[in-house]
Amino acid sequence: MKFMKALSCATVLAGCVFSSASAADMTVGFSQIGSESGWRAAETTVTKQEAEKRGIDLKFADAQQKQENQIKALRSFIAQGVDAIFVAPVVATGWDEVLGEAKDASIPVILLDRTVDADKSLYMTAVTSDLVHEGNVAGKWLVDTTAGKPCNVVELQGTTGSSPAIDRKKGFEEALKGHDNLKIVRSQTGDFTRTKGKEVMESFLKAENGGKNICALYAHNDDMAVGAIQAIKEAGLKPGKDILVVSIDAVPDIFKAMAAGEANATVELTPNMAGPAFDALAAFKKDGKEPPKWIQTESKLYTQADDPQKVYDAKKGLGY
Ligand code: GYE
Repeated sequence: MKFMKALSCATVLAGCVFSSASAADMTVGFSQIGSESGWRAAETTVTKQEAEKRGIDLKFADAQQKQENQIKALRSFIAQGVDAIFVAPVVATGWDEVLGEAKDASIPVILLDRTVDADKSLYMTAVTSDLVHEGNVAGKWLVDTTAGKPCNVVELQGTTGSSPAIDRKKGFEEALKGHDNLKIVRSQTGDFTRTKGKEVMESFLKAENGGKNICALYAHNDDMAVGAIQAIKEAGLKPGKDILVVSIDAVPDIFKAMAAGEANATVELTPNMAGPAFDALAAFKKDGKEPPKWIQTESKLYTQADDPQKVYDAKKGLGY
């Protein structure tokens, strides 16, 4: 509980001696969305590793994709008097009340990999990629690759109402502006999962002349793309050739598909959002230093030209 004293000092601002104890006396509650994708599972693994490295007691709650379970978990963490809360918010809205309760309890909240539509004073910082930029990078890759040739695009969106689904769509559409050869003819949520991604792609293929009208797939994450690749193959078409495949996350399995020529490009999202979050928390605990409201992680484009087998082998051990 030493951290709480330090926190109250920070709130009082002047004349406080901040806790000199290490992070080892810190307890952090982590409300995780679930394990809908390979990337999410890796984020959970890495978060636990990062807590272990710092001797932090991590209380983990899996919400099974339900916001009400996340809100319950946050209330339980507040009741337990944890030193801080991490949350990956499944959707962007509906957080004001519970974040207000955490603020009233002087418990700092850090958002991981997704953002919320709430007053920024209700959380300490958000550790996320630039989700709009990711969609933009994917769109620009498709613009360059099609080089003016007519191309009907189908889109597998992430979880409805989540900040990545909203922002990745926005960024992709911005990139396509002014390139009338590219048309998004179908767009539907695949909820970031392989199963749903396959199912929705099957419906797109059926609706678009068995897939012959489709030139490219943009999936908001690799797991939906991997599911869709299966559907494209089962429809007798060659993914990566008959239908270009571009997605986001850069999980190992998309590199396996790339190495087989079945996927074309992905935008990397690090699963290590917790490292920067724990560092920001430690700096605040030590001397009350508030982090910026956004700690941005890198986004890097990978294509088949980047030795996908080598990238697959390198990524395999990193929590996936
Ligand atoms: O791309 C996906 C996961 O919130 C940005 O959530 C994250 C997304 C990620 O389901 O694989």
